[in-house]
Amino acid sequence: MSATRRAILERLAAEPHTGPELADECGISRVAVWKHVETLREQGFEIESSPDGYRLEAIPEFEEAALTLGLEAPYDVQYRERVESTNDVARSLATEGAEDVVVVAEQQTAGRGRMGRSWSSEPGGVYLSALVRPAMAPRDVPLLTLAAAVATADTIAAMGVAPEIKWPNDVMIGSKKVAGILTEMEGEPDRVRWVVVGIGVNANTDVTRLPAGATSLRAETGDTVDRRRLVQAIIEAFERYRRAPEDVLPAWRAYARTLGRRVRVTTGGDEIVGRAVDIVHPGSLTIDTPDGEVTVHAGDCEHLRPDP
Ligand code: BT5
Repeated sequence: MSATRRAILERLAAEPHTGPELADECGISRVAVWKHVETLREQGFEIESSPDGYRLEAIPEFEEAALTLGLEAPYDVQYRERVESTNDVARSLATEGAEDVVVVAEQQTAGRGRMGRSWSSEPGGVYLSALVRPAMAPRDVPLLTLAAAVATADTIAAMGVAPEIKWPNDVMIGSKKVAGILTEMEGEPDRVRWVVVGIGVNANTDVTRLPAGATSLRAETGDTVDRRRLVQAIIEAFERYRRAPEDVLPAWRAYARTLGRRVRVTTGGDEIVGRAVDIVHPGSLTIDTPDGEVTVHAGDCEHLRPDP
């Protein structure tokens, strides 16, 4: 969106303005103001012409300008109706040199999970990928995945439900998965070139169209979720954790569903069974096994029943 149109929108979001006021404040003609207002209306913004000027009555839920409006984090948001995978769009933006961009889509036709698995991406969900270029070594990148998980959990907790996180980064409500995270990166051994953190949240998704073991925020809260606010809150929380990385592990521990449980972790070809005791930098799980403590950096985790 042009800087001028954004300036008009931000002014109208604060209070009604007349055409001449907007023209003056933005340094453009009244005709140009009118054209921008018409374009915003075409984009779904409801702008009334009232005696005290243009009045913003409603903003579209899910659309690029609306997703950017009021976002308190330094990201450029790009909205797409339908993509194969927002991670793929963000990756190709990365190769063009972009950074601090969040790609949001209404629907994915080839949403991806970890290790070649697929991510069911029906309409009504939230699919977003943040492209960042952090000054960190690749080995520390898992912390960003954890940051995305706790950012998502914080956002869900603010809706009045109690999320938990299953290692490494499944966001759950009860025993059902409501969000997942897929992080991809490129870099050299000591320096990351780019990282794409992809977050999928079952917001208003029809639960009958989700895989077994999944739930949606709408099903859990009984309310239709405002996906614009959901996306913005996740991005803002993710940015807060990026600025305060020391807060990530304590937040993760507070949401942990895995710690204290008996688990079976599959990593590479190995299987480790024991009690999960802690999560340590940059996101590794420490497991107490009969052969001593083992720290696992990546893998799949299954929660086992308590000891007989
Ligand atoms: C994940 O993988 O949980 C990572 C999911 C990341 C999705 C986002 S959406 C935006 C961005 N663009 C992408 O293409 N991907 C990212 P994993 O831990 O491997 O879990 C995958 C497993 O979760 C599947 O094998 C299913 O069992 C289950 N699953 C698939 N779709 C689901 C859904 N919508 N809700 C809950 N569980 C699902």
